This record gives sequence, C-alpha cells and structure tokens, in this order.
Amino acid sequence: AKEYENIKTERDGRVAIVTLNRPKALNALNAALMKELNEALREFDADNEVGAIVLTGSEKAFAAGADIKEMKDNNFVQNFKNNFLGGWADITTIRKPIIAAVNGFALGGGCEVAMMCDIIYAGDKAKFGQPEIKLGTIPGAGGTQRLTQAVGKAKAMDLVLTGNMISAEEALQSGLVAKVFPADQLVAEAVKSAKTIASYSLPIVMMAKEAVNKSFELTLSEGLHLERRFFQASFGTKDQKEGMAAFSEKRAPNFTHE
Ligand code: CO8
Repeated sequence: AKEYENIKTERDGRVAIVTLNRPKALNALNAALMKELNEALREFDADNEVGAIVLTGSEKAFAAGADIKEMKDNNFVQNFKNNFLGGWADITTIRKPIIAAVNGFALGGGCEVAMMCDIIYAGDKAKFGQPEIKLGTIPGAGGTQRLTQAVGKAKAMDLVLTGNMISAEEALQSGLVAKVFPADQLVAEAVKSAKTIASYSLPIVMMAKEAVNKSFELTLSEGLHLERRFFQASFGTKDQKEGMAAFSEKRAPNFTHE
C-alpha cells in the first residue's frame, strides 16, 4: 500500500480500508489529511479490484473536526479566494459505496465527513456533534444540510444550536447511523458489510448509490424516472443475466462486474 502521513490504507479482498491516522490531534482534519484522504479515495474509486470502501478512525476518535489550530487565523478574503473547505466535499464525488465506521468522536467536520459517506455504522461509545457554534462559527461542510436531511429539523437544530453531542444510540434512533456495534467489533462488521456489497455487480452497485443520492436533489417524479431508467439499463449488463440465471438454476451468481 502507498505510504501516507495522515492516513493508512489497506486492502481486504475487494474492500479498501482507509484509516484516519493523526492520533495526536484526535484525527483533526487539516489540509494535508484531506488531500491524502481524497487522493486515496480517488485511487480506490478507479481501481477495478475494489468494490467498496470503509473509512474509519481510531477507537477514541473518528475525527474531532476541522483542525482548529490550522484555521484559527484564517480571514474571510483568504477563505473566499481559496474556497476554504470547497474541496473537502470531493468525497461525495466517489462513485463506489463508502461505509463510515465511527468510533469515538465524530464532531464538526468529522461528523460532516461521516455524513458524506453512504452508510454510517457506529461503535457503541461513538459521539456525534456539530460544536462549531461554541467556536464562534457554524458547520461548513454539510452540518446544516446533510444532517437536517438525515435527522430532521428538530434534532438538527438542537445539535447545531446547542453544540451538544449525541450518543450512538441516539444517532441510531434519529436515523443518522444505520447500525451500532460494540466498539471493538465495529470495523470488522463494517468490512463484512462492505464485502457483501463488493460481492455484487460493481456497475449495478454504483447505479444504486447514484439513484439513492439523487433522491436528495430531484423531485419525486424525476427521481422515479431516473430510477426506472437505471433499472431498465441494468438489463444491459452481463451481471443482470448472470444474477437472474443463477436464481433460476438455484446456484450462487458469479458476477464479473460487466
Ligand atoms: N483541531 C485541532 N486540534 C484538536 C481538535 C481540533 N478539532 N480536536 C482535538 N484536538 C487536539 C487537542 O488540541 C489536543 O492537542 P494537545 O494534546 O496538543 O493539546 C489533542 O487533540 C487531544 O484533545 P483533548 O486533550 O482536547 O482531548 P479530550 O479527550 O480532553 O477532549 C474533545 C476531546 C471533546 C473532542 C475535544 O478535543 C474537543 O472539543 N475538540 C474540538 C471539537 C470541535 O470543536 N470540533 C469542531 C471543529 S470546527 C469544524 O469542524 C468546522 C467544520 C468545517 C468543515 C469540515 C469539512 C470536512
């Protein structure tokens, strides 16, 4: 695997695992880390041998937010001219599924990065929050938008305006996370799900991800239209023929991602 300074990458079969690795700052997201993260994700997105990605941190912190020490002296003109944080959402341009496996703190930009992923699994000690208000700023990478879409106005306002954290259990109840696991089993469980996803036809998985994500952008009739077209198009793949043949012949399918 390629050597990075702020992240680690590994492969387990068709699953790529990216681990945020700035332990001395609780994985606070600085420009160098985000650059490496986006680089690694782009590389795995382009790799035909990768079918799904798991993004995780340490047991103490997924990420405790943007690096406060790095940004504290920024001024408006600098932020604006450099489009500060603009590139951080590149994660959302990755076309393969990403599971965020969140142990410990997912605060501010950490929570926002998790929400840029497709599925969030949490360890039972995880804490989610948007504490920017305590620092004299507001969420800058989806904490007022993706969070509101995920949990609704009441909960999002409560988090964004008080800066309070919620537990994994509360995050589960409010629909922010899909599942909660004991902390020490979290990454293994995320990899297990990622392997299941990666065992399916990659182009079909990519269509499914794109279709679900479009539901946030399109009207219902446009979204249903897109879904139906993708569904129709899926019959143009070898994998649809294989999947339905295998069902009829009562055997396991052998998807070739074509
Ligand atoms: N930035 C820089 N350094 C950090 C950060 C951070 N966000 N979080 C923790 N650290 C550092 C601490 O300064 C400390 O360093 P040192 O040992 O040199 O003093 C080290 O990590 C360990 O942290 P603590 O000693 O504070 O550990 P505790 O266990 O006592 O507390 C907390 C853990 C509660 C998580 C605490 O560290 C904390 O409150 N951190 C800040 C959380 C926060 O406010 N996050 C929001 C940041 S603003 C933001 O994210 C804007 C969003 C921008 C969009 C991002 C797009 C992806």
